Amino acid sequence: MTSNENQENAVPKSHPRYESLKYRHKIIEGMKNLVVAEAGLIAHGRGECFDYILGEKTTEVAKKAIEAAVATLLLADRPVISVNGNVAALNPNELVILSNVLNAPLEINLFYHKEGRIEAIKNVLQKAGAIEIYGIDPKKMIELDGLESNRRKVELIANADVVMVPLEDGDRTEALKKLKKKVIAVDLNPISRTALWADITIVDNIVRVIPEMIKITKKLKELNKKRLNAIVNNFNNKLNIQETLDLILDYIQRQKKIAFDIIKF
Ligand code: PTJ
Repeated sequence: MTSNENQENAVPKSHPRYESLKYRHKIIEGMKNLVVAEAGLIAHGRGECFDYILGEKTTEVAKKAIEAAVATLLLADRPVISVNGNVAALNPNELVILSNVLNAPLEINLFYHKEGRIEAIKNVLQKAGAIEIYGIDPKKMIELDGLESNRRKVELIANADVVMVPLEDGDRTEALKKLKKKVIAVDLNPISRTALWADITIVDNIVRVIPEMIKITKKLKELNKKRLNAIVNNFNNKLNIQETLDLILDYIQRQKKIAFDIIKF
């Protein structure tokens, strides 16, 4: 039994926060196996906080962004899904399925370099069924202009027209935009630099986004290019982020009332 199973077993399924704790333990286990960077734990905690004030569900606003993202990826000539430690630890199986249904290769791209991390993530993805994984062989990598962090080292991303960047830091999104690539971000923080720079920002938890994207891909694959283009053209990222912020404000207002009704001070 792995220590992750031990920790998961410590949380009864009836626990009101079972789902959230389950993913927390996946991140902890990922860190022990080198998949997740130490800072990945903190990033996850920040994500949890935003998820909490979004009601921990995929909102209708996020669904619109997911539909536009899938249509964009289906229309792309050279799409790539960028994979970091947190994403690999949270839902590797669904990630591989998404890559297959979209025909969008997976490329490992890490912010925090540490000996053995790429290998650990490669193993997780292979175990999940991935056949081809990019971003592994240093000889095949080139460096992106305008970026100093470790994320500058890319393989297929260098020539991609659309790049999906789940749980990203702002610098690379900005660099990718300057290189005229379309960027699809998944970020629970609707006002992060990544969220604001991306062409399409899905403000939702990656653990819910990927299964939803798989479902929507199967549906949108039936559409012709004209209809896919119409979905993309009807999407307005700025408006979508504004609507998300409104949802957060509404949620907090409602919770404020509920909290004060329950607890009589
Ligand atoms: O594996 P590496 O080395 O590439 O490093 C990955 C992390 C995530 C540690 C690195 O990219 C990082 O430090 O990211 P940031 O700058 O903390 O940004 C991560 C963003 O992802 C934050 O805005 C979080 O709110 C958001 N986030 C965290 N967990 C989730 C999330 N968004 C969607 N789903 C989540 N589960």
